[in-house]
Order: sequence, then C-alpha cells, then structure tokens
Amino acid sequence: AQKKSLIISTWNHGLPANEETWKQLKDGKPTLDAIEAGMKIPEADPKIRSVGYGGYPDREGKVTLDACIMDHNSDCGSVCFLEGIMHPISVAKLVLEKTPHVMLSGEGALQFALEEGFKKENLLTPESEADWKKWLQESKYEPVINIENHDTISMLVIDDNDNISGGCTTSGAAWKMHGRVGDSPIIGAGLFLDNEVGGAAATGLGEAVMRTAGSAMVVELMRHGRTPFEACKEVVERIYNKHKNHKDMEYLQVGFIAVNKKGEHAGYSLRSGFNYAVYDEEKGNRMEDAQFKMS
Ligand code: SD4
Repeated sequence: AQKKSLIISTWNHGLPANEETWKQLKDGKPTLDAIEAGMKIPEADPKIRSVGYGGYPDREGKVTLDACIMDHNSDCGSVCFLEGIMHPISVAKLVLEKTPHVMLSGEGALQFALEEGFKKENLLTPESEADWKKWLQESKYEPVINIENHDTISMLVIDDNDNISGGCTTSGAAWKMHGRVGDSPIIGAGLFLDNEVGGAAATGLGEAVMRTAGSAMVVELMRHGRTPFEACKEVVERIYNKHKNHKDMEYLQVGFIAVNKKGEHAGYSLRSGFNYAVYDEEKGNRMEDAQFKMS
C-alpha cells in the first residue's frame, strides 16, 4: 500500500519542527524520537516567547513549562509546572519510557529530570524579563490572542507504519498565576489520539480546552464519523457556546488540528489568525490557514 506519512503541527514554528521530525522519520528513527527532535527546535529558540527557553514567565517571573507525548499504543508521558529544564518534551518522553506513571509535576518532575541527567538552566531571557517588568507595572491579566503567531506547539504524526503519535510543548499562558497548568500537558485536553481513529491537538486558552475535554472530544467525534474538519469545527462551536457569556470570551482563542486514519487533516479555530504546518510526501512542508468561526 501507498505510504502516507504526514506531520501537522500548530503555528509558524511548526515548519522547522516538521522539517526535523520528517528528516528523522526518513532516517528510520523511532517516531517518538522524531517528534522529540522536532519539538526541541522551538523549545530551544529564545525568540519564541510561548515555548521553552525564552517563554514568557508567570506573574512571579518564573518560566514554568508543560509538555506531553503520546504513542500509537496510547502510552503517554507528561510533565507540568516544570522549571529550569529547556526540553520538557524530552522529560515527558522519559516519563513514558522509564516510569510507571503518566504525569509528573513541579518539583518531582524536576527531580526526575535531574536524575536523568538534564541540566538546570535559567530559561528567563533578558527580553522576556524586560516584558515581564513592563507587565508588572499594571499587572493586568489578559491573555494575548495568537501571541505573535506562536503559542503552543502541538504536533501529530502518521508514520510509515500508518501509526499515529503526537506531542505538545508550551510555556503556557504569559503572566499566569504561579502553579497554573494549562491544557497542553493534559492527555485528552491539549492532546489526544486513538490509533484506531485519529489524533487531535489544541492551542489557545487552555482553560477553555480543559473545560470541554477538547482534543478527546475531537477524536471521539471522528470515531463517530466526522471528518477532521467537522470534528474540530464542532468542538470549537461547543467551546464558543459554552463561553459566549463567559468572562474569558473577550480574549478567548482556541484552535485544533486533527488527523484521521485516512490521512485527512484539518485545523479550525474560534478566531482568525490560526495556521498550521503540514508536511507530506506529495507537497513537502508548508503552512495552511485554518478556517475559523469569527474574526
Ligand atoms: C496554555 N494552550 O497553557 C496553552 C498555551 C497558551 O494561552 O499560552 N495559551 O493554555
């Protein structure tokens, strides 16, 4: 049968991540290694203010990171509220591979990372620190929609064995309360897949995605016959309906990407401005604009 490997990932920073993941897949690397390698690129890039090193800190000036990874057997690993480690996706992968658990948080996640040989580093760049100090003057919490076209990076992969896997990594909402965890490391919220059906991943305001079990719902709708596009749209509509009179509505943005077993894919967001990177055999690596509900 025709191989149909495919990678999709959120936002512009998906392009370099896809590039690396594709290369590793074609070199015959295990799929999770390939996902990890791709996600490490935005994590290490200080210019990307919503992921890893250089990510915006919380209200106390601390950069705290969330990430998860999931394979075609539904095995998963996750870290949340992790401080001082540049590559949370790598720690999440080790939680999957080396522990009896799915999720480690905060101090415990850090301890595990250090035991595994990761180095503790200062992830707050002078640029992010300066922006934080500026923010402190008014200290008004208002998430920024489509933050510089970045936000979380979530990735879904169909490999040459037709298996679906995925990953997700973020520094979370800028100026969040210390200890806040978003949707991104939560299996079922920021990322979910079922190798018999498809996969989905989220970006945007994590609180809204958690309230609606977003990615799990997209996959469940695909199980019941919706295309990736229909499933993403239906969950975004549901999030809109639940939030139209909610205090978060003013700055609410959510977006989903999804793939199914046939290799069909889609993205859909509440507001305009969301796009995702697609890499396939036929057309290579490029950006696609997601459709959206409102401007
Ligand atoms: C989160 N979905 O933590 C992530 C990314 C984000 O505003 O910064 N959202 O909610």
